[in-house]
Amino acid sequence: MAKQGYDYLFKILLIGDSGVGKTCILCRFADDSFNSSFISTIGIDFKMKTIELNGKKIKLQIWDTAGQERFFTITSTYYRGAMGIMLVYDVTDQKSFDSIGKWLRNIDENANEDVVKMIIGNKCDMEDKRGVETERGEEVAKNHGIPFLETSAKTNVNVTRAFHDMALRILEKQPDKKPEMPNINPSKPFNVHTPSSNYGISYKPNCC
Ligand SMILES: Nc1nc2c(ncn2[C@@H]2O[C@H](COP(=O)(O)OP(=O)(O)OP(=O)(O)O)[C@@H](O)[C@H]2O)c(=O)[nH]1
Ligand SMILES: [Mg+2]
Repeated sequence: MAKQGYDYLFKILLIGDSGVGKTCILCRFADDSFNSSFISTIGIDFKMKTIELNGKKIKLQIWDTAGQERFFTITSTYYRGAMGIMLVYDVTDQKSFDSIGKWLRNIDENANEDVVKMIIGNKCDMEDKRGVETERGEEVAKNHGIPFLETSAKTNVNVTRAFHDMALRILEKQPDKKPEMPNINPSKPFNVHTPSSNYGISYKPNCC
């Protein structure tokens, strides 16, 4: 093992409209906690978590950006250093889903060309308030060739899977490492839309 206690350091960025649950997703993943009160992020924040994948210790440095427009000048400067970007929308909030195009343009304009992207439909525990069907999320993601997942930070659905899948995709891009994709949790099934590529993979949430 490397001296610093991990084999890789991966930088991941969370983006998306204000209120979609980026901070809660990160808190669920890093601290296994959930806060039901909304404290909007000011600028940018980060948390670290080390995971083990394919026998490798991977330290994830996860940057949580403010979704509010007024912080975009600050948050946009973090895109360039990101190896992976999770674009989050809220399945109960059509407007946040409609913003996907805008966020993808932000990625194109500010991030590295080979950044690993993922689209996340959060709050899938709120089935009664759902405004965006799973199929619509899947379709948008498929059209852009980006993996898609529905999550719930509240009930802890697919949160770990999202970060592990992201880390595995980044790991796959490392020069001397070619892990088999995907093998996060073989007991859980997944659907592959495009047989020729790993992209277009869609994990169905367990609860929704
Ligand atoms: N029911 C439910 N509520 C959630 C979930 N995730 C977040 N929330 C709630 O949604 C609100 C906003 O969550 P945040 O994580 O602060 O949203 P954010 O995307 O970080 O917002 P900004 O920091 O302003 O960009 C809070 O009241 C959370 O409790 C979820 O999975 N399910
Ligand atoms: Mg936040």
